[in-house]
Amino acid sequence: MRTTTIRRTIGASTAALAVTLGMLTTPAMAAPSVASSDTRPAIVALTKAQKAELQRAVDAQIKRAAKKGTQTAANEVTYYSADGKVEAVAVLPLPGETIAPSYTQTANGITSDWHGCPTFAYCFYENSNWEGARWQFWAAYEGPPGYASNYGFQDRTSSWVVNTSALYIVADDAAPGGTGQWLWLWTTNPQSSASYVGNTNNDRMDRWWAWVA
Ligand SMILES: [Ca+2]
Repeated sequence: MRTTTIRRTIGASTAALAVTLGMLTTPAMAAPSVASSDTRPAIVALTKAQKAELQRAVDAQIKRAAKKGTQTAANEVTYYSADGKVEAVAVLPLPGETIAPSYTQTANGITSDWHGCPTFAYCFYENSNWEGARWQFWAAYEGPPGYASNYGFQDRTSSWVVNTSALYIVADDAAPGGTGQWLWLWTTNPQSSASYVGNTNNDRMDRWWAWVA
């Protein structure tokens, strides 16, 4: 019976400790999650399992990106520049959907978009035909390029949209083998799009420049 006594003693101590810790660490009221505050009908209509699936996709996007992302909607992760401006937004498709919804935030009152890519933005898409996750950018990268790994989409781009008349984009791939060499993939005109980057270029883009036309 000695063993039982010890177990009982340990059990009692653990329970007491848990209560103490609970009193110390449990906040009076938990803040609602970003996802549960997203009241768009398409989000509210998701099943519990679909909501969990979507949150896993958001968490994976945040984990993949080298830069710190902030979940700003049930299916969006925003990346802010040092001065607090929106630098990029990853918009994920909802479970059961192939195309990611429109961006929740509209800039300057403009609501129109092109394949979900907001006016004045340019976008890279996970899949061909502008399907799958969409990574939205607004800024020029004329000196240092943008790196897809910072935003969690290295070697994923399959289609794109440049929904601005102001920017040209050049896409590059890091040569395999860590040689430090870069391979040109494609150059886009302003206000243009591609439903597929082609078999040779698919899932290869690592960095890009965007310069003012
Ligand atoms: Ca892809």
